[in-house]
Amino acid sequence: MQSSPENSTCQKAYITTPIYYVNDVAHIGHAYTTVIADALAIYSRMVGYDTFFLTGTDEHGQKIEEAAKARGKETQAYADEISGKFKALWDDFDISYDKFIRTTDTAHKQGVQFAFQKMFDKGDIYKDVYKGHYCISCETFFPKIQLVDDEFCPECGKPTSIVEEESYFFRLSDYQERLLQWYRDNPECILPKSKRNEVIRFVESGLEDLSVTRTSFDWGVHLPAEIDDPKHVMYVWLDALMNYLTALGYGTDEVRMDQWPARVHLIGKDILRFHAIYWPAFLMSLEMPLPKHIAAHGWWTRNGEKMSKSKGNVVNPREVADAYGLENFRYFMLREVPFGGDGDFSQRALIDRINSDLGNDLGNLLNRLIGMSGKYFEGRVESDLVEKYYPAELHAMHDSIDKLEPLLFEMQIHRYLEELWRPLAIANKAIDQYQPWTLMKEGREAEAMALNGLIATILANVAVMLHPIMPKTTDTIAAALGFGITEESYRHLTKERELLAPFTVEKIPPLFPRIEEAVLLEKAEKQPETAKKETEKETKTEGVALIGIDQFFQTSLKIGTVIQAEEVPKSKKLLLLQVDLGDGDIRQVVSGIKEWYSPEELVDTQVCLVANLKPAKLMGIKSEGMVLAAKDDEGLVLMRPEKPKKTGTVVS
Ligand code: ME8
Repeated sequence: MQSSPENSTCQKAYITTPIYYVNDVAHIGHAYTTVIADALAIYSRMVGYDTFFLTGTDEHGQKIEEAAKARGKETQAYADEISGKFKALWDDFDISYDKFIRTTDTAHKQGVQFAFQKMFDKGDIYKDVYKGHYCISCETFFPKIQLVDDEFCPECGKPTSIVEEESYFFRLSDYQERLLQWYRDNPECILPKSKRNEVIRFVESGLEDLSVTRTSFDWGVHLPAEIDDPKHVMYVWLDALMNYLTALGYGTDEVRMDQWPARVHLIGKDILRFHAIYWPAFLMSLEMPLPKHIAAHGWWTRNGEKMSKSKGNVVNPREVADAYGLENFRYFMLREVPFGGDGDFSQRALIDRINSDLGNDLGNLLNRLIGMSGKYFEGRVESDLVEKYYPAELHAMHDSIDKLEPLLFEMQIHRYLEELWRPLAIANKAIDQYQPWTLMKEGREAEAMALNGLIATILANVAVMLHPIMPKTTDTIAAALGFGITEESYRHLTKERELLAPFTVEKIPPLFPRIEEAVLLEKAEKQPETAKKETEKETKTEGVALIGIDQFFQTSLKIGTVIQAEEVPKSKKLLLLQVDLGDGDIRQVVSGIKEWYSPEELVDTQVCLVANLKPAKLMGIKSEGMVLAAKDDEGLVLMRPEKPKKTGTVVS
């Protein structure tokens, strides 16, 4: 493949994710950042940028030390284990990182010490005494004024402790004006732009010098030998932020320093302050150029609720990818949420995206092409007359494709995908409007063939531009259309607006089979028999299975209001209930409570419903839930809230 001089540009694209703490395993938030970064990296490579994609793990600090201790493990062994899990996940997800850095790597530690020494020699780091409120969980000191009830961390709500210790300080206050100048001169340095204003306001309110060493624990990078102060270890954020430089060989072999400055640091909104204030100040002190963009995304919730381990509702990316397909999941995450905003994960929303956007709009278009060309032209597709018969559609498609590129690095990824779906709408509409079956009936074969060519060319352009988000799926589409996705085909199709060369379309099975209902719970139930027996042995006490809180929270329990009740004909035991769960969700429930309750006394009362049971049929009637009840020798009573609760309230 040849690259033209203008496109092989020496444009650099150094793309980073945060390095993830090894105190926990990966969740959807980690997957989200990593997938965005991966999409940017794949795109950058496809368009010919010299690309370097970095991810890794953040392994120092008191939090990690304590997490290891809580599990009875040696800290390094524990860090190895969790870091390994992150790496394995990204490998299984085919994340195309160029380097996976660990802050416990020797080269990283050397690079951090080199930087510390440089800032110290310059007079930007000095020794003093620090007294303040420290939050271990956030690894941050907070001024008293910021604490909640004088005690609790304003970020995570956990209690802080008063720490008084000798510390080295970084002269952050000296950089206030230069930082403000940088934000003003570079309107896109922080994305989305609204976040930049927040940072400006914060910095304008005044910056204090930053404590950058600790003596209260040992699990961290020690100060450079020259400074000779062995009881100090570096503040984890100084250590962690430096990874973006040390990964390129800063302070050691400098092997990829040509990649600096970063094109984009992708992060979550909670760590913006560290990246948008401390990091550029450190870089200024080190006399290094500043990154082009710091892009902060929002947070994911699950079914409208904050995710937390105690609620057991943390979305496990591996489970979702296994259940719904990795690339469908990638598409969903990037399409569902405007970058910077918070997003909600629900299986319903994911299923809708798969069935509608992917199945109906994209997959079905390919099926239509396979069908049309198969029926009328033995699978042949020729595009030479597209311009003659369908110029408006062709140009409209290219106009949409032309709008895409800037959206990506401006982090408007959901808009990128929205815009990319326009050509699909154009193609689907063209088939409905020009009706190949009518054209053929009227003997207008050339027009029917050109319509095939139009559809194939649109699909080819969409496949290329969707490639960064769904690499394998789009490779399959491209192969069916007789080409491969490369820098060259990207250029020919999208830049030079070439049409596809004649080809015979390959018949492939539907790419996005329709999904009818949530599949995650079913998956969890399906365990191999032997594993199941083992688990049962371990988890039973006095005949009752012990389950983890995570398993318990897989059951969705809700307060419902019975709006209708009637007897099931010919049944002695069953009643048929209509239970309102709020927001228009009305469930038909067949329940074996007729011996104890009459339909009349149930209407307008509340019940507790298991809301995520697979629908089942009882006496031929579909039942979409189960009411909770307790039964002993004296009979059965329904479990209801002590006082009326809002319909749909979650029971936990
Ligand atoms: O902060 N939705 O690591 P981390 C979306 N080691 N994103 C989420 C999220 C959610 N519910 N929960 C967390 C660290 N995140 C540091 C980074 S970089 C030099 C050091 C995001 O493992 C969070 O915003 O706690 C952050 O970007 C990332 O997960 C890593 O969090």
